[in-house]
Amino acid sequence: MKVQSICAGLIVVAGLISVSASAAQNQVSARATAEIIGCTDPAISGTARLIERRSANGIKVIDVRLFVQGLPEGRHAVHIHEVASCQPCAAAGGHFDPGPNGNSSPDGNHPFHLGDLINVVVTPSGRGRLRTKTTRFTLSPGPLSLFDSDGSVFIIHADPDTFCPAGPVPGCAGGARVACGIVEPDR
Ligand SMILES: [Cu+2]
Repeated sequence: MKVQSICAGLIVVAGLISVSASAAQNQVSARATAEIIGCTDPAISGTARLIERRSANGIKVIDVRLFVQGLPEGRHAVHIHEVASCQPCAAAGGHFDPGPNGNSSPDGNHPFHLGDLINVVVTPSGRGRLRTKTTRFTLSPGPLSLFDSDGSVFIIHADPDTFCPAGPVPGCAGGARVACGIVEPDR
């Protein structure tokens, strides 16, 4: 009995060590939320959540979760845009793309902007969910942070993002802006 209980204790200790090692690798370093509103249509609403974790290599990985309702069925482009303003949605500026070759034109560097994400798929019920990961931007301070001097927003577009295979053809990144949400750090 005694040997068995010592063995059981060692197994528990080993389990705790391995759990704490993986927890350190996936430690949440920041969280943020954006409340999505329609650019002109008050029937559109939703929420986006961003969670930043450190990978085993020290890379900041962002989990992106977005829910939206009130949009037409189909795929809709989703990006982070460069200015924290939804009034009007055009005030959000171009795609978030800090750096020496940053945003010279809205579609000019598409789909290589740091704020470029994937399409959200909206069902016939008008609801859409998006889940993805990115290492292109961060929430914590640094050169890729969404919380730069003018903040950042989510923009959802009327049309799908084609990722512009033929270059900057007008509308190739999703066309008109239909919904917007200012990214706010969770307190
Ligand atoms: Cu956009």
